[in-house]
Amino acid sequence: MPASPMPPEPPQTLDNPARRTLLKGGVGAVAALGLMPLIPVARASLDTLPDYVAWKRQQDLILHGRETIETQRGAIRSGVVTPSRTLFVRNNLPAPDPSINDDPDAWEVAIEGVNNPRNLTVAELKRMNVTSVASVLQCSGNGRAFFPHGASGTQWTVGAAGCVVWTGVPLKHVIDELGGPADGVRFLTGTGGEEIPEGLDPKDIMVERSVPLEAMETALLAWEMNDEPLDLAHGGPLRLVIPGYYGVNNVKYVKRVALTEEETEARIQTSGYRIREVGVGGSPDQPSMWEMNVKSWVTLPLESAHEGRNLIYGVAFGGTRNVDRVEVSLDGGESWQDAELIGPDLGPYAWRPFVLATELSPGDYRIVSRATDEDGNSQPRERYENERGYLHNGWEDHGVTVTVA
Ligand SMILES: Nc1nc2c(c(=O)[nH]1)N[C@H]1C(S)=C(S)[C@@H](COP(=O)(O)O)O[C@H]1N2
Ligand SMILES: [Mo]
Repeated sequence: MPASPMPPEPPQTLDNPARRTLLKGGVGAVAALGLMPLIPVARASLDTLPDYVAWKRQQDLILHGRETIETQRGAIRSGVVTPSRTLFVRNNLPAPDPSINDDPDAWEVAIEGVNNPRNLTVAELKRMNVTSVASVLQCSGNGRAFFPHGASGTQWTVGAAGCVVWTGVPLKHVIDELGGPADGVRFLTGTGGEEIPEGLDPKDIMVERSVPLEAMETALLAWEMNDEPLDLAHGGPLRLVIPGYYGVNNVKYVKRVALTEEETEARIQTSGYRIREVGVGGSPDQPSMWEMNVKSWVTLPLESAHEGRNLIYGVAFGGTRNVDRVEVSLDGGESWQDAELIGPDLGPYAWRPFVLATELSPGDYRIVSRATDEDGNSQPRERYENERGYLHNGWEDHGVTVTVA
């Protein structure tokens, strides 16, 4: 159980599911929201999976809302790759109509900011080249529930993350085929294929993200996830994947990929996903949620354990860097033991399951884990307090309290 109490219901913001209920309620309601003080709206409770994710395994999931579904901590166990049916879902806007996946090969993406810009269909991309990469997909707000100030947004604990295998064409290959980057470009910008309701300023709600140009070296245009055609829920027919970068940069149903001189002016970039002190508004001069930091958490046991030998499981990753070491403490960080990394090493962007075998006698244990990446960066003890509850990798909050009877 988390040590900190759950904060109260957050105020309405762009990435709060309740606001999207309003989106469906009509343009008037949304337009009004933009101008007026934020009005509290009751959040519809959800007890079954919405249709678009009805194929998922409900017992592995926590339903925060229609567009925000978290993986249960215990569902990961010692998992190398997160099964698609167990993977979290996070939509800033309702997903496009499922019919976009009737003929996925016909989906078109505009490639801009290259010397020979053009539209390419998924069928054409599939003939260019193919590779696979394992990468952790993690929402910037994973761990937000542990912030005592009540950071607004979905109250994720540890389950807005999974490790998945993406298959698609290296973006670098596509760019080279189209004559290479145009002069002066500095960012890689991806645009989501959602419909923007009429009457709204697209900039206010569109999912369009920019990352530094260097990300183009490792990015993928992916049409498969975990060896299956990419489902609508995870961005099918085509997704821009930026390995090692926070979830939001991995644009689903991508319809445009542009090398640009400037970052996009979409609100999700200019004021959204920016790190700032509690109480401060978002602005473009603050750090953007790009590369992920080193992080780990225990996945088993969660509440109770047996007397005698136990295996403590968890997962650890280093964003764009390999994990070098994971330590586990059974006494809330007083003393540490090295855990063993298990399973195949799927590369720097993947997570590594870890295990520690230990004897436990009756009592209460505060079990925490601390990962260190190959550059020597270790998880800090504390969270870094910030308005929206982003990039939490503090080991203390992420521990579990386990009773051995
Ligand atoms: N087009 C589009 N891409 C998107 C989003 C979105 O709402 N629309 N949400 C982003 C966010 S905030 C996250 S955390 C991840 C979640 O990916 P998943 O739903 O496949 O788990 O997708 C990102 N890509
Ligand atoms: Mo996210």
